[in-house]
Formats: sequence, C-alpha cells, structure tokens
Amino acid sequence: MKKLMTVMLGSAVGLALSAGMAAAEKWDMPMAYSATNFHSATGAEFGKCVIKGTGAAIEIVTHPSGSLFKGADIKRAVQTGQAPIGERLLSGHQNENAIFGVDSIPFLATSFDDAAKLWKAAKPTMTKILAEQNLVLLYSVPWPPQGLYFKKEVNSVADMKGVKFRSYNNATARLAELAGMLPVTIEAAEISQAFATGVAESMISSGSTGYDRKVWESLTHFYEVDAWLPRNYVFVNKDVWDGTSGANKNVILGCAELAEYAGSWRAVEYTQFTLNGLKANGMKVGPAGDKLKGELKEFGVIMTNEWLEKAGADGKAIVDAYKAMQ
Ligand code: PCA
Repeated sequence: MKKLMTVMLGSAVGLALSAGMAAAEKWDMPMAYSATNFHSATGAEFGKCVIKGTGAAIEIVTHPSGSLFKGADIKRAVQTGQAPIGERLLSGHQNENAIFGVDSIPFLATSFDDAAKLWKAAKPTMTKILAEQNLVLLYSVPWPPQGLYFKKEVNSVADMKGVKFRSYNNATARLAELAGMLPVTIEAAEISQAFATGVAESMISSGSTGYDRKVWESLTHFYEVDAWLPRNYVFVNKDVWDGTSGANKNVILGCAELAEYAGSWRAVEYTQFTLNGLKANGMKVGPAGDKLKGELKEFGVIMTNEWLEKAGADGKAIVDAYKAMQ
C-alpha cells in the first residue's frame, strides 16, 4: 500500500513537472521595423535576456518588419490580448492622445541628451495613460534625429510646395500641410515601394530608416534638420503582466532597463553610420540651409502652440518639467 502510494505520488510529481514545463509561455512580440534595424536588434537581445533570466519559462519571439501585425495595429493587438507584448512608435498614437506626441514637437528636444530628459519628464504621465489602456510600459528607445529626404535640391519651403510627402504620425502630416506638401501615411516597412512607384517622393525621418529602406534607389538628398527624436516603446498586455510571477517580472524589468540603455547607445552609434551609408550610396547629405531652417523653425512655433493647446495641463507640466532640467 505504502509502495503504491509512493508510486502514485511519484507519478503525480512527474505530471506536475511536465505540466510545469508545458506552462512555459511563448510571447510573440510584433515589431514594425526591419530585422536589421537597431530597435529590432535591441528587441531580439531583450528577448534573449528574458529567456535566459526566466530559465526559458517565458520565451519571447520577435516578429520584425510588421510581419505579425502592421505598425498601426500593434498597440490594439496587445491591448486586446491578441499579442502579449509588442513594440510601436509612441507618437503613432498621437491622434488618440496628444501626450503620445510629446517627442515629435519640432525643435523642443533635438539632441540625444535632451530627448532623454524629455522622456524622463514624460514617463510618469505616459505610464499612467498606458496603464489606463491595459498596457504596462517596459522600455523606450529613441530614433536618431529627424531630417528631410527629397529627390531634388531644396533650399526653402517654396521648393517643397506640391511634393508628395510620406508621413508617419500627426506631426509629420501637419508639417507637410504647413509646407504646402501632400501628406500620405505610409509604414516604414512599405516606403521603398512607395518611393519607387512615386506614391511618395519625400519624407522626414532618421538616416537610419533611409538606410534600412535603401531610399537612395529613389531619392537623392538628405537634409539634417534635427527636428526631433521620436521614440519606440515596448509594452505588455496588463492581464498577461498581472499573471506573471514576481520573480519573472523582476527579470523582465531588469532586461528592459538593459535594453533601454543598450538601445539608446545603438541609436547614437547608428546615426553617423547610417548617414555615411546614405553618402556612400550616392546621396547628398548635409545640414539644411539657413533659409529652410528658419522657415521650419517658424512651423515649429506654430506646432508647439497647437500641441500645448491639445495636450492641456498634463502636456504643459511635462514641457515645464523638461525645461526645468535644462
Ligand atoms: N523612423 C521611423 C520613425 C522615425 C524614424 O526615424 C519611420 O520613419 O517610420
């Protein structure tokens, strides 16, 4: 009898063990940008860190290039639990809430240092807004400074009139409008084709995205404007997060901190590397002329006021906190 009990107990333990192993979770992580992009590389490293730290209890599998969900659908997919975790361009949601666009106010924060300060000022409010949307913020990494791409020489806003302009958020569409261009929203994953077919013929973006998408096949000029440094962020579905053990949460938070740090350095290093890459492939790369810069700064004043009006007291508090760090 005693022996039977032992055998039964033994198989119960065996069952529990295999059940425990079967409970290892796979977290599919949709990402919008190409596999070779530094954000995607950072996400892949983050995934490895979590697998290692949790003893493979949580296996994060990244899906770059919008292959699982397109950029515009990633937040909703994670909010509704179709995907447990994801990465998205934060300012892509600025039509939901102006606060999400704090990183795309022209000429507010134009260097990596200032972008880091602005993020520090914005993070508590951002965390709160995301929590109200069933999301837990894990980490955020900036893109390199934003400049203008064209297929001709451009010295002033007058030269931009009527140009078909690829936008990626409200701020970029508004900028196009102010300059008399024709904005069309296109995901980064689809821009090579858009430029090749003439659906778009210019954009504002980083050297990084131009390099990733080989835009030299269609475009000729990149003007360094340093208009702003938008951010990507990585977030988890809150129900999934609440169902994660304390120990695994700690591992994930540690890996997230590491990812933010490493990703931010990658962004800095990728800046010159990709500008050199654009040049090596025949593009003219250099600072925008004074006239163009001056005119863009005027748009910046208009857009800052518009943003402050939309973002209300919370928005003003973020900008004030950022300015106090200067
Ligand atoms: N690349 C992304 C967003 C900002 C950037 O530098 C894009 O163009 O979609």
